Amino acid sequence: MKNNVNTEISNIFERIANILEFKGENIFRVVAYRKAARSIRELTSPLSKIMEEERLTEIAGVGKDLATYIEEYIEKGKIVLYEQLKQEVSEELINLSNIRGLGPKTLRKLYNAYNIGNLQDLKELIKDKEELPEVGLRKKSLENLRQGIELYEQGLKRFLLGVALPIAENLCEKVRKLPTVSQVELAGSSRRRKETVGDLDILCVAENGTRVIDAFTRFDEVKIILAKGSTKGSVILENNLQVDLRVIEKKSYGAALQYFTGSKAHNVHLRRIAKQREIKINEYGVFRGEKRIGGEDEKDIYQALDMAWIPPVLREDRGEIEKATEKKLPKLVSVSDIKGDLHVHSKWSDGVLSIEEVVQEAIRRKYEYIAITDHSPSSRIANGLSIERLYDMLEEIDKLRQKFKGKINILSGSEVDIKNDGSLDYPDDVLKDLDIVLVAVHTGFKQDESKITGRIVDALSNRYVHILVHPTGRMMGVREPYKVNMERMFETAKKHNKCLEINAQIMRLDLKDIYVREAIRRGIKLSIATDTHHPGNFDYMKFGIYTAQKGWAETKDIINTYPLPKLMMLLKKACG
Ligand code: DGT
Ligand code: CA
Ligand code: CA
Repeated sequence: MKNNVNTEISNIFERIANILEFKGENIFRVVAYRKAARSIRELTSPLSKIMEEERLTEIAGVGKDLATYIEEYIEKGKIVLYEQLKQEVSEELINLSNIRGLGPKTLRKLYNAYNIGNLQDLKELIKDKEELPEVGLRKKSLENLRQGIELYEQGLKRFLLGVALPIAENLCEKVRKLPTVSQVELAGSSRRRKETVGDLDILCVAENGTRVIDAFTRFDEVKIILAKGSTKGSVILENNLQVDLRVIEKKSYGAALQYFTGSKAHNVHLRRIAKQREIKINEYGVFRGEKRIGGEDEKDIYQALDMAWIPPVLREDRGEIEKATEKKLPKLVSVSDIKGDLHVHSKWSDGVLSIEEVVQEAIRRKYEYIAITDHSPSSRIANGLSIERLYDMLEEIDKLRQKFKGKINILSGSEVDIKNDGSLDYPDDVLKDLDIVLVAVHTGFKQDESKITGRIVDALSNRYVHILVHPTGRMMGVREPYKVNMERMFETAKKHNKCLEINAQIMRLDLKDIYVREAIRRGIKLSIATDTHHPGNFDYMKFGIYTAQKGWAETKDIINTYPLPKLMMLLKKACG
């Protein structure tokens, strides 16, 4: 599995960081490993190739030492330092530091005081406890830890779409190449582009099912074979993701695809309607009485019920069946409608690309405009820009505008922290010099509803602000959204003509689909943006699009589908 070396090394560096921190070693060393882990995870080419080109140390965060470890891993399949560290601190134990509310430091205290070794020990230890003052866990932090464990366990069970989909698409390609296979498609939640998926469901048509399933269970990435036969194979991959492959008869392919795409709620509703019309729908076909009236093509199913074909992203039984009956389904926004990215970081703060590199990437994607939106001073870990550095950056942007004139429009911007008192991190007379002002909450995630909502309302009431980014602050599998009152967020955005963002980072997808739909219902405009820090992040745009589609968004709802003059008009309206 050579193509997974990047992930493997990135995970090892992350674990080394955690172990070093657990051991109480120099924090700069810890941070260095974390930084390298992150850059490696985001790389778009294999480390082995970068190594051959002797460019390892060009990766952000990778110095001489770490480059040596990477070489060691690629050449020998292991890193001696890591093997030694594992002897000291077991993987099972150190993995617990991924639980929110339990950093490596607290973990060390728990280990020293109670000798816990794994998740089970930890759960038993805190089971009937109100607090554990010996290790500094008071009532509140123990509650947080309980929540963290719950999220962690959920996270172990479900995968982010952004992680699962590329794997799914790759598997489909591999199945397609097997002998006698004529059709392959993804079904289930990944075809519906749900934000997380429990397992992957793949369907195919093949003459020799047994052979296809057998070959499937021998794919490199398979760890455990759960079942294999002539029509179905079930496996668990190295990363613990389960995949079911089904071989379907050609004449039933459409019916099976419809059935296994789900959602279950959508299917139940559809079947209820069919029954009223004395039509039977199952995974084998569409029947009137004993007579088969369709099933080879997915469209047959919807046609038999006089409905328009429903895009899989909408199949959640949230009104799409009614709309399909009226032939009034939304005309969903798509990736090709996007004219620019309005949330991108450069080297000036915590991105790894120079502004020029960002601009070139945007040109390559045929964008009409691109916004540079680095962090404001309060985001110190993110190397936020002082006012002075901000103006230096504006100068550089001016120069690049000359250089790339006629090729792309560069918007100057900032992702401005909403401070604890609700004020913004730059004064108004600085904000007014920017083309686009994003605002974001980066601190005080645990504040009560009125406090955090108040900050957001204040920020959205500032006349120089355009977009509230990652509006609810959630990070799937890591932390819940802060307790913002959504009603008031929407009201305030609407009142001042502010936009909300659909952040396309695969852990965020924030706003999420149901909020996207609610925002649109209220006439609020949205931006879909990647929050790019690394070159590969530009590709996250499609996950933002899926979220938008699942929220029934059309092009008119998304500001970065508009040509520049119309976009600028909308932004101006926000400063009304
Ligand atoms: P997941 O895997 O939890 O992310 O969600 P799905 O939707 O992929 O669910 P999964 O893998 O259990 O089943 C795939 C599809 O098969 C599901 O979306 C609809 C269909 N299906 C499964 N079980 C049932 C059922 O009991 N009744 C009906 N009507 N459909 C089902
Ligand atoms: Ca599934
Ligand atoms: Ca399944």
